[in-house]
Amino acid sequence: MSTATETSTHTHPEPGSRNDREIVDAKVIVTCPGRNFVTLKITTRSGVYGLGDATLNGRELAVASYLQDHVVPNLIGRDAGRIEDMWQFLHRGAYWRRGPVTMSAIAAVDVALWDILGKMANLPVYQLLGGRSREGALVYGHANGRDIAEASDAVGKFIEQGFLAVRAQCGVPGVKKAYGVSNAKGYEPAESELPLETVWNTPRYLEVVPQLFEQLRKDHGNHVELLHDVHHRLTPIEAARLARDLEPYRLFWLEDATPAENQKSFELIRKHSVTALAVGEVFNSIWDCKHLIENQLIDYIRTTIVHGGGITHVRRLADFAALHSVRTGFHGATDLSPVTMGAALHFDTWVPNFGIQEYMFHTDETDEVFPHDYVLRAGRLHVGDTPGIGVDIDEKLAAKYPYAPKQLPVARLEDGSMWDW
Ligand code: CS2
Ligand code: MG
Repeated sequence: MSTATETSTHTHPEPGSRNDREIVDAKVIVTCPGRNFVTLKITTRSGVYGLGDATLNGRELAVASYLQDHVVPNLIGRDAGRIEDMWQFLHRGAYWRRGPVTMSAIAAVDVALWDILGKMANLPVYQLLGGRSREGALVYGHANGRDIAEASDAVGKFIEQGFLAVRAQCGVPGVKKAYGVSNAKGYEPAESELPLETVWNTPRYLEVVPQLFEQLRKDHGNHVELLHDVHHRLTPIEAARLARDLEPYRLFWLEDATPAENQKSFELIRKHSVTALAVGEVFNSIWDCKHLIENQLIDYIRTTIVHGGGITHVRRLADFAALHSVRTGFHGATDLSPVTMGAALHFDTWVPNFGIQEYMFHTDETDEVFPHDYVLRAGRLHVGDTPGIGVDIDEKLAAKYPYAPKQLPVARLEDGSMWDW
């Protein structure tokens, strides 16, 4: 073993020394094994590499370019072990802060560095965060149907598979393509190269949703946890009415009941209802939900690792939420790659104020491109003990699935006015 006085660590790196951790390569990988994913792979001088997800559904190449053109040149030569400093450098240093593109790019770097640190320390990331708080992370699956009966059958199938919590969506009479309903095997909203135009009808929706949950409680009893996603379709007063109408069916949560850019609008919903509220899959920073959290206007915060600036920032957000009795309920749709799911599960395994984790099955092709060690058992996801985040990428296979442009749909009212999708 050399000592600092005998040799310079720059010319004779020791294991774990700064030189060993020097970033020598950073590569942006875009692949479409069933849907598009952007992955950052950072490699250190020692050969240890880490992965980070940078997928922003429908706007993937914007983040790929942000990383490739503006971030990667800054990474080479830096110490992969300075995770906090790197975060501050990318956030403050860009001058232009926040926003989904910037924060997804920062998240990719951040998660890749946590992955590297875990591999170098020979520890799973949940251990680096402070260790296990629970054995497994409660998850909810996605059930949907063209009508109430079909949605109820779908909920039944999830219960048979061992799910303890299920999100339920159903078709709205008179609405051709309601949010969350699909006749394909897995619900996948980004279907076409240019946005699909859908038509929205709020009165019909407000009529059918309480009927759906009344039927679900009749068919499946009181013990399964039920969730519902409004997907930003209602005004604050309409959201308050729906939350009140759903009270008898004791939802685990009502999600994105109204757009939350105007955080104060949640005060109105709270005033009228005790239905638990979740929000924040489109948030990118603690500032987007500060008012909601410190005024206890929500019960669950959905902002997850990839769109919220990585483990480093979401940890700050979760700690802030804990002070105000708000729990985590991370976004986990299929447009978040297994790399995000792996990182989120390490977080879920540690975070004291954990609530629930959304979980949709990825396609077999996606699972093959991103081999991972997390497993679903009896309604909970369990992380493995692989050092790092426990997710890898098969680059040769990834190269077989070139990028395919796809955008999310848009919604309009019947008179043609643009609405929130
Ligand atoms: C949804 C998502 O999972 C959810 O709660 O809101 O499916 C969302 O529509 C997509 O992630 C958008 O990319
Ligand atoms: Mg949602």
